[in-house]
Parts: sequence; structure tokens; C-alpha cells
Amino acid sequence: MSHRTPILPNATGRHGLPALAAPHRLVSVTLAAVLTLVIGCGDDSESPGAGGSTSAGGSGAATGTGAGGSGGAAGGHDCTGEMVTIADAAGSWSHGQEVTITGCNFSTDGDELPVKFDDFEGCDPGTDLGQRGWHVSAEGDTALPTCDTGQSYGQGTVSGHADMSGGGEAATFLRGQDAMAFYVSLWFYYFTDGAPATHKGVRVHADDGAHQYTAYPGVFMQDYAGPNARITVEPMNEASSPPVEWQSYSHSTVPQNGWHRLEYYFALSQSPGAADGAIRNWLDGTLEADAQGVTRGDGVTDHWQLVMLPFYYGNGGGGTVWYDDVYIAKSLAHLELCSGATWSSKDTCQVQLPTSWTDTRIVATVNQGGLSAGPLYVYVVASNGQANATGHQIDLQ
Ligand SMILES: [Ca+2]
Repeated sequence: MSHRTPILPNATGRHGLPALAAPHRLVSVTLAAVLTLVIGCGDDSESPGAGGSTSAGGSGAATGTGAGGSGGAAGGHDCTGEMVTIADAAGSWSHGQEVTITGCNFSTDGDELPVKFDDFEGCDPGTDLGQRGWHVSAEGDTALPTCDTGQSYGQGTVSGHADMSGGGEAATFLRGQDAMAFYVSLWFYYFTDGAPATHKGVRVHADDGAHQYTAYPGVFMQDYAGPNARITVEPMNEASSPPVEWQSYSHSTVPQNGWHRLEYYFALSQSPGAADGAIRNWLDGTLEADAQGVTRGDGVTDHWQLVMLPFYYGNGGGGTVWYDDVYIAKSLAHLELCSGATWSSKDTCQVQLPTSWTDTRIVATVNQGGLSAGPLYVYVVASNGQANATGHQIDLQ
């Protein structure tokens, strides 16, 4: 079991709250305390607020420390201990082909398969993303998000697209999931117009139909496109009024005019009021924020139902976004193909598409993404965030 050092909240809150003493105890306790302090401060206006400092955080999701023990062989492979190990990765390693990964401790939570993957290929440019099984909405003069060939990532020519250059909202989201956790991976390309704008990046929520953007519990992250870009995490965990509590984490600027991978992991507390939820995000594979916190307040029994993709620009600025290879699961468990030979230096990775997953065997469809053919490395990330420390080498055709 690994415990990572969390990135502590910015000293100054979104509304210029007094600096909080840097906590040295469990961040979950700290986060709860911060939430108590800021109740009544938050509102749903779109001010970027105080600029946060930039601080890169940590390395990847988790690194194994090697397989341990002896005996317990499966197919000649050591399966003792709790570490993820890969014995074999057979099949045709070529985009769109099927491969089978065998080994041990791949995880067994039952939610490992993605609930949604979209590379937007085969979608007619200009048609709205409702035809891809997404729920879409737009506000004001902003048009619905569409399939588009203006930019695309990886293998293919089409991506999801939202033109919010005039500011406003063009939302793409997946509903009806009844999730205790969401892992979201997407490739993202954007540029802003005019002044640095508030950009709302991803949001997870319960869904009461009438208030699908704010139903409890919920977490939302917004990313400011200015020089002090940061992510604001808003664990909306209480039906208070105003209902939003603001929490900031420093965050590297997501560079404009290029494709970058964003990953998010949100886990609800196991029971209302418990301090065992999690909020993490990664930029191009580097962990940016890692917090455990109370993600459901007392009495909040609903689960998350929806994930929203980058969907809003405001505060005097606008932006245009594309997203591709969008992967959503209800578990942190996922399968990666990377250019680096160890998980701690995995370099560029592409999430693969499992169709079957047990503790010892994964069947998946190869997704080349932006990787080049040649020697690459397979990693299984288990639902606890652990991955095999050394990649299993394959040769991508
Ligand atoms: Ca595509």
C-alpha cells in the first residue's frame, strides 16, 4: 500500500480567504476543515479568483516495488504477493487487433471495463455528439459540440469539438452511471481567445434531472488558461446554500495548440461523511493533484451519475476545444501501452481497450493512439493504483 504526499491547498482561497496554516496531518482531515471554513464563501460565478502558484506534484500514479516471494506460479510466473505482474502479452500488437495479457493481481473490483470509449471515428463532421451516445447541451448562442476534423489525435481524423470562442457552454457528458468512482482519460487540444478565461474542464455529479450540473455529490475541476493555471477542485458534498465549496490545487499550465493527455480519478467516500474519498489528476502522465478527502457529506447517499467533458469558457474569454480517445471507467484499473520501459519513466502512454478483465487475464483491443510502431511496454494499473514497475515489452506493428 503506497501513500503519496498530497499537494496541499493553495494558501489563498478563491475569494482571497486568509491563508490557511499548512496542514501536516492527513489531508482528508484538512480538506474537511477547509470546507467548513469556506462554506458561505463559494458561489457559482466565474471569477478566476486568486492566482495559484505552480507546483508540479509527484510522479505517476503508483510504482511497484517489484514482485515478491516465491512459489505460487501461474504459467511459470510468480504470483505471490500483491504486486501486479505481467507474465505474457500475446496476440497481434497492431491497432484494432486483439491481445491477451496474463499475469496476476490485475484487480477484481468488477468495474474494470470502460463504460465509454470514443475516438469519434466514423462520425460525420458537423453532426452533434448526441449521435455518439453522449448527452449534449448548449447555452445561449453556443452550438452543440460536434464531430470535427479540425484537429484529431492518434489514429484517425475525427475528434469531439466544442466552439466556445465567444464564451459560454457547450457540454458533452455521459449520464446514468451509478458510480462510486470515475477514471477519465482524454486527449485534449485547446486554444483561448482574448484574456485568460475560466475554463471548466471536467465535472462529475449525481443527477437529479432538473439540476444535472449541481446535484450532490459532485466534484468539478476548472483549469485557468492563464500563466498561473491551476485546477480548482470543488467537492460539492453538502446541500448547503450556497452549495459550492471551493478548493484549489496548484496545477501546471496545459499548453495550448497541442494535444495533451488529461486523466482524472474521483472516488466517493465509502459511506456518507467518511474521509476516504480521493481526487487525483494527471497531465501527460504526471500526477498533478492527489488528495484524499470527504467527498460526500453526512446524509448524502447518492452516487455519481455523470461525467462532463471540457464544457465552459467565461470571464471575458472564450476558447475552442477538441477531445479525442475519451475513456471513462468506474474503476482506476486500466491498461496502458507506453514508450518508457518502467512505470516511473513511462513517457507517453495510450490507454488500451479491455473487453474482458479478471485478476489474471485481460483481453483488449489495441489502441495505438499517437504511439509509433516498434518496441513499447505494457502496464496494468490495478484498481488500487498499483502498476507493474517494469513494463512488459511488445513490438507494435
Ligand atoms: Ca479520433
